[in-house]
Amino acid sequence: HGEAGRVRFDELIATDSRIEPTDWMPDAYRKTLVRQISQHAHSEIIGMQPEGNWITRAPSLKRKAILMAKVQDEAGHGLYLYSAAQTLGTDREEMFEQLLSGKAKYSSIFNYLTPTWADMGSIGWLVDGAAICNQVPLCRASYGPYGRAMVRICKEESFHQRQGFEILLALMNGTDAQKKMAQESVNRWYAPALMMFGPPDDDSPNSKQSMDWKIKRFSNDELRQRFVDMLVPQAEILGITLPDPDIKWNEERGHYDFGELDWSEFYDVLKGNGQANTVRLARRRAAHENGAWVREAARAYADKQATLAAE
Ligand code: FAQ
Repeated sequence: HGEAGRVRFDELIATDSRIEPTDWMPDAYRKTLVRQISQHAHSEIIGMQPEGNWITRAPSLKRKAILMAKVQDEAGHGLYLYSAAQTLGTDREEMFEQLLSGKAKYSSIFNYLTPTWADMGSIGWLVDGAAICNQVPLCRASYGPYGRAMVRICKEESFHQRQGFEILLALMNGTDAQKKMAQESVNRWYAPALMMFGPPDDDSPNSKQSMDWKIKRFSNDELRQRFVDMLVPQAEILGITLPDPDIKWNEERGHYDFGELDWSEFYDVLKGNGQANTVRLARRRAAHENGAWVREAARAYADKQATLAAE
C-alpha cells in the first residue's frame, strides 16, 4: 500500500490532478495543509473583528447592511476552511485550541486597529485585494477540498474588494476632510497589506516544498508584485497616493518597482507585539467561552436525533 500510494500520489501531482481525503499522502503534505488551511480559517474568523468594530457606527443603513453581509461572509469562509482542514483528520476543537492558546498563527494584517470609517474602505480595497491575488491561484491547489472551498471564497472576496474600493471612491469624491481621512487610512494599510503575502522568497521556509506539491502556485514575491501592479492604476482612478516614493514603472521588467518593506515590523506582529494581538485573542476567547452552551445544545440535539433514528 505504502509504495503504491506514493507512486500514485506523485503521479497525481505531476499530472495536475487532485488529491482527495481518502488518497494516500505523505505526512508532511498533510501537515503543511492543516497548517496553512487552519491558519487561513483562523484569519477569516479573527478578521471579522476589525470590521465588526464599525457595524454599529456605519454612516448609513445601506453601508451597515453591506458591512454586516461582508462580515457574515467571513464567518462562512472560516467555516468552509475548518471543514476542509477536518478532512485531513484534525479535529475542529484542536484547531480552536491552537488558535486560543496562541500556538497557531493568523494573518498579521488583523492585528492593526481600525480607528476610522475609511479603514473599512482600506480593508476592502487593500486587504481583500491582497487576499484575492493570493487566493485565486489557491483555487487550483492540489488538495481537492481546499481548492473547491477557495472557488466559493474568491467569488465573495471580489465583491468585498469592490465594496472597499467604492467606499474610498465615495470619500475621495467628498469633502476635504473625507479625502484626508481616505488618504490617511491608505497610508496606514498599504505596507501591512503588502506583508500579507508573507516574507520575501529567500526567507520563506515553506514555499519551495508547497510549490513542488502544487499547493502554492506562485511565490510570495511574485504575488506581491502582481498586487502592486494591480494597485497602481486603481490608486490613480481613486486619486489616492500610495505611500511609497519608490513606486515607478520599470519598462525592462514590465512591472512597477517598489520600495523595501520593514520586515522587522512583520516579525514583531507575528511575535504578538502588534497593535491589537492581545485584544483580538481575548475577544475570540470570550466569544468561544460564551458560545459553549450553543455547542453543547447542538451536540445534545444531534445525540437525541441519532438515538431516535436508531430506535
Ligand atoms: N501573517 O514560509 P512562508 C483573509 C508565516 S486573507 C502571519 O512563506 P507559507 C481574507 C507562515 O505561516 C488572510 N503569518 O509560509 C479576509 C510561516 O509560519 P509557520 C489569510 C504569516 O505558508 C479579508 C512563516 O510566516 N490568507 O483572511 C504571514 O508558505 C478581510 C513563514 O512563511 C491566507 O491564509 C502573514 N501575513 O506562505 C478576511 C491564505 N505570512 O506556519 C477578513 C492562505 C507568512 O511555518 C477580512 N495562506 N506567515 O509557523 C497562504 O497562502 C500562505 O500560508 C502564506 C504564507 C502566503 C500566507
